[in-house]
Amino acid sequence: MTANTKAADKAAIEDLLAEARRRTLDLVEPLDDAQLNRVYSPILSPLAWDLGHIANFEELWLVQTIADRAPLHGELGRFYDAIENPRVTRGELPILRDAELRSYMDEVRERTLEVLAEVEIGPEAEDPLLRDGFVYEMLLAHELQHNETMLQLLQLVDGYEPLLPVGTAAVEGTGADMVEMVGGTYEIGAGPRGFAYDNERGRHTVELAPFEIDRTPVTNAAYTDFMEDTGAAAPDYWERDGGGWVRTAMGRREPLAPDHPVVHVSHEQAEAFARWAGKRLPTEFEWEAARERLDSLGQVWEWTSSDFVAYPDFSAFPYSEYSEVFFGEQYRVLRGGSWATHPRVARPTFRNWDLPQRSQIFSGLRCARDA
Ligand code: AVJ
Ligand code: FE
Repeated sequence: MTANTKAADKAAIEDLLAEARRRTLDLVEPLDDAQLNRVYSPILSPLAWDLGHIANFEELWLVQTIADRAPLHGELGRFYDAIENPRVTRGELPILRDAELRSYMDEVRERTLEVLAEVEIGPEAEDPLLRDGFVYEMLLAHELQHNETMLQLLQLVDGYEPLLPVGTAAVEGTGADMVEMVGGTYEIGAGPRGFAYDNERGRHTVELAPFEIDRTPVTNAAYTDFMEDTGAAAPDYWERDGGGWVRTAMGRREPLAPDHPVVHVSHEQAEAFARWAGKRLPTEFEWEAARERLDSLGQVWEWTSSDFVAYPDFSAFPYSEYSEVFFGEQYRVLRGGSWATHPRVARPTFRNWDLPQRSQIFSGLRCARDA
């Protein structure tokens, strides 16, 4: 099954759900229950919360909503509501833990498959949740996105021995340092067909002035130059080691790879870097317009200068707590995807967002300038 297989028929859906679950369980396989329950950071959930939330989201949409069945644990879902329970509170909640948590995940999946056998999911399905398997695509995306959040937390776990490949690769670039983009009209956002989140719709045109954008993401070497020149703070997981730097994620001490993209920088750091380089961050529209001409995509999320706001004709679907409640000036958009992002999530139109001071995500940048 490839990453881009559409969840269009039931056997494919079952396989894709199983594949995502395997990825989730592989991530936590090296850990014991104490590590799953431990609060490592006020801005990241304990892993047990992510696991329960993944299963509870599945129960809510694939069992309760589409089949009108009662939840397995009554009001438990309250504690897995991401809006009601800020990350800093999640370690204290009466969530499921240990063996109970694992059986909940399994029992929900059993019910999901029972319901799947009963529902109509083709293009003719009346319920927009079921039409073309939308709600199943949403479930897959949700679990895979939480895998990335879990990998953010796993950076803090000393001695973690991943079963899956982790980390960035060297930046590869071809040709000139910057790509020249002509001014004009560009199509932005997801079209009406295929899975996308509500915030990627509707597809619309934007006018862009001519601009240039870096062909490759900013590297550790370039970021080190910037730090030495300006005294700017180091990205997360960098530690001084004699004259140089080491990376300390997962409790390791590895020499910093100069030709890898810089990762774990905040929007504030990214903006300061761009200014120092005599450039600026691209807007998210510039990023999307230039995407097919950019090298080394998929290593780091790339900060843009854009606020996370609604596109014209936005309408919340299927729930306003995915996107709508976050719209506004407080969040910045990131584009692309990181080494921790499953390819199913990293659509060209996918919009990620976070607060400008945050750097726990796998965030880097590339710069742009007016042509
Ligand atoms: C798109 C990464 C900002 O983690 O808040 C997961 C993804 N939404 N469950 C987030 C998400 C609901 C979301 N981000
Ligand atoms: Fe979630």
